[in-house]
Amino acid sequence: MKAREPIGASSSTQPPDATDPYSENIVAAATPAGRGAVKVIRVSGPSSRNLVGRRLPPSRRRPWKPRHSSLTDFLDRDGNRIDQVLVTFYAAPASYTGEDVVEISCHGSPAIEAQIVDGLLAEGARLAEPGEFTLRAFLNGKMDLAQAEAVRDLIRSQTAHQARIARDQLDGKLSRVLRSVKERLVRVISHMETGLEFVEDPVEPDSRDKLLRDLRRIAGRIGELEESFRVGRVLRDGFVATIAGRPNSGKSSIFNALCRNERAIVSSVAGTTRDAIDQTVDLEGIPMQLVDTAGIRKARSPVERLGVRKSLDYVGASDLTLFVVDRSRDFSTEDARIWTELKDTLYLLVVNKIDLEAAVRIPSELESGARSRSDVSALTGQGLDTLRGAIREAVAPDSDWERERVVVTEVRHQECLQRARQRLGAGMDAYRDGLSEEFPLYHLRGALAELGGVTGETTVEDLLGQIFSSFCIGK
Ligand SMILES: Nc1nc2c(ncn2[C@@H]2O[C@H](COP(=O)(O)OP(=O)(O)O)[C@@H](O)[C@H]2O)c(=O)[nH]1
Ligand SMILES: [Mg+2]
Repeated sequence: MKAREPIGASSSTQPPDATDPYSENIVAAATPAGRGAVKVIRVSGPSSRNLVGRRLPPSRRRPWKPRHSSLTDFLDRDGNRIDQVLVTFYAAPASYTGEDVVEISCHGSPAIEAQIVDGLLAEGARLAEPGEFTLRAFLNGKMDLAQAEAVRDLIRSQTAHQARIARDQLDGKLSRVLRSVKERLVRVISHMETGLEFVEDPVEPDSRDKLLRDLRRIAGRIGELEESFRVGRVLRDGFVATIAGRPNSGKSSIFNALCRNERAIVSSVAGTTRDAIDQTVDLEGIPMQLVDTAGIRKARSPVERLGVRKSLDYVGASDLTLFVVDRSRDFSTEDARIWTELKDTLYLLVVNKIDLEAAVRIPSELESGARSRSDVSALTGQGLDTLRGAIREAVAPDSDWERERVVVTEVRHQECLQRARQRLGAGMDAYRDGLSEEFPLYHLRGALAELGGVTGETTVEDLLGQIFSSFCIGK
């Protein structure tokens, strides 16, 4: 019997019992559905080895050398070969889940995969829930919660940049920063607790000041992490940018140029692009969903009216608007009307057709209300790189975030941090008011627990369920 203690079991000497969910052996395909060169089926749990072994030819059943792949047949119930497979065994705790894991690589047919999985189910495994392998890794202490969430983000990442942020979090970058913040807080707490224990020897006034200073610094650090979420959210999930402007200003041409293809209909007949179309592009590592709208103007046909309505809806729902103004024509009441729809949102002024003679005079309030102004020609491509940079700058202002600092990308983390900072504030207030140490301590311990929530030191079952159900099966 190997030394392994599943989390949740009260003692390592007890045999696995049926009520302990982690004594169950789980199975799932780790590779996506459909045909491919190979498929990988993963089994994890205390009897994964025996379970798989029962479907191998007797001569191959043992010994199981860890991390050693062996080529063998995988048999059906009657001993007939389903496929020739490669079986790799990972002994607990040195496996992804921390349990005994067997990985079976078979030929990439959905039919073969189904037969192998069915065979393992017949031998007593059960189908894994989404994220259950990673859940077990977390429960067995192989990774903390922030790292487990990073596994999911890494799988979902669409750009190399997103992958790197997830990878950093998986490596424990966020966890390490939080650990140092928590350590500082623990020092303050234990110092205060000392004052509590020796009432006749209360914390000295100058050390009170020092403790308050320390707390302020800790709160400041948490505030910085919280702040990084503004950018982190965009880096992880991307953003929506809508192109708005009057008909013929060149919206579709700019859309095409930014998408670097010819998906939108470019036409010199005003009002051709009646609906909104969108495409997601990689903007310096950030996924940008770019929306090309119908021209916003008094629509003449019902179909066009629908398109115009949609444009305004899109503007309202996007993170950023590119307001395109045609340089070769006079600034019109139509332009002004669009601006009234935009002026309270984050918008960039894009003056298009700079290859043509200038005719437009742009009202100063329109320019000063814009985040930036870019002069471009969708036709020649001039100024488009500057526009790309301006968009990037508008949604993710400080490029330092990704280089050296840690970025918070998860709403759940952001919320924990926010609550931690509030509790810290309440603790500082109580301490400053000269209340007995118990009062500030109550809040400071609360703050510590909130910080612990990010990495999962104080997790409750339903929170775990929520997080891991958003994984894919087989991870
Ligand atoms: N000279 C010049 N023409 C442009 C430029 N951008 C767009 N156009 C032309 O302006 C017309 C309207 O363009 P389009 O992209 O369909 O405008 P939309 O109605 O705003 O989508 C087309 O004939 C384009 O070729 C530009 O930068 N310079
Ligand atoms: Mg158009």
